[in-house]
Amino acid sequence: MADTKINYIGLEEKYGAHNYHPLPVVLERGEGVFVYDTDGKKYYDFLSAYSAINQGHCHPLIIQSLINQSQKLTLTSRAFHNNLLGQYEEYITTLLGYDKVLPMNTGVEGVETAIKLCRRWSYDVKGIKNNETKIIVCEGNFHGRTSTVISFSNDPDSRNGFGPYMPGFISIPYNDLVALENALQDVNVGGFLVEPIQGEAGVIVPDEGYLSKAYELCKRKNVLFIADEIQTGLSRTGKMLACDHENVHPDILILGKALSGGTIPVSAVLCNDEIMLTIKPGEHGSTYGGNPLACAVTITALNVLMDEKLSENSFRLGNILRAELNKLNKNLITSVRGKGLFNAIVIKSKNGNDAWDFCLALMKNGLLAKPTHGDIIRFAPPLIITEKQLLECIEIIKKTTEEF
Ligand code: IF1
Repeated sequence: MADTKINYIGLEEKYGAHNYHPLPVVLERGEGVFVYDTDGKKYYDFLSAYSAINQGHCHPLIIQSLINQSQKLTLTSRAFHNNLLGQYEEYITTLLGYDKVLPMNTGVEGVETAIKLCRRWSYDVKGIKNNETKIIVCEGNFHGRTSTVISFSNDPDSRNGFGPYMPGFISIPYNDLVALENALQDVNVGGFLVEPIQGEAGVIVPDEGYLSKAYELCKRKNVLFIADEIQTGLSRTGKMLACDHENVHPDILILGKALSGGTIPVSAVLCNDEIMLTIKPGEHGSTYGGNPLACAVTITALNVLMDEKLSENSFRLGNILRAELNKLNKNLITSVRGKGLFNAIVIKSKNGNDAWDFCLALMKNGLLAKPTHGDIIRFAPPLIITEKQLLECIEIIKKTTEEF
């Protein structure tokens, strides 16, 4: 049995690019909050595919939608209309309060789309001279992997050796309103792109009021507030959007990941007509964007969030999770932070590898989580998790800290 596992990993090692460093576990089945490895061992999933699995693994209604629609029509391209696109567009724009949506596939394509919309709006509506507009971004950001998006990353792993870089971005410290106010003095700024909680940086929650004040500062300067809610959106932080905690309605909203409940890549960019209609036919698009399979699955995935009250569950259980984690050994877990079921702990670092070793220990005890930056571990289970299951997970974490 162990041999087969090594073989799966060996095949990836031999035939796949070496651009990841996964935990040594090979999964073959998932159901709700659980995943199962090739030996049949069951684990709690505390990563949820970076929040793409908010609705849980293989949610029966989402899978049913996927099956039904895939037997009917999957892709038409946008050269022709399909009978689900308009219905999906009406549904998501009504739900989130925007005039229009532009459908894409991966998260980073959503970010690229938002950048292009912001630039075009800057020239056509705001009146900035062509090729002069800039977008303010935050240090520690993660918005994806394209050559443009890594151009404004300050993570050396994401960025180094992939130049030349795309100009037109100004980087300021996150959670710093003075820095934002200063950067906004530049009359060529068209937008401010921000994660409401920084994910990859280690679940960095900004001060209360940061988002609403940042939005206010942008409004004063006629600058678009662009929220990357690819990871924080769709109930993850205990509200439909993380911006909802501060009643901020972004000018451009980017969603991805859980839009399809972990089945196929679906992303979306939402904004009002003044911005969206600056892009004309033939000026932007994607072969798979807005395909009928994605439309069917996404409507169901969004319905599940609401029907199962996943925002409420995330909010309530997140409070319990942090309260319980705060009771654990403070010499080992030096910090607990997050909102809803989007959380991270900081492990006291002795050799720089402690978070990795702690995740291996959690894995042995039946819980899968991912380390980042050597000393941070994200805890983000599927939002369908019950209180009883969560308490069981807390027991696993507690036991692991005692053994560690
Ligand atoms: C990987 C991190 C998480 C994102 C935000 C856009 C994207 C992401 C806020 C791009 C993607 C992923 C990608 C994944 C790891 C993961 C990640 F650790 F790298 F930062 F979630 F925290 N905006 N995040 O978080 O979306 O194009 O990937 O669909 O393996 O790179 P994508």
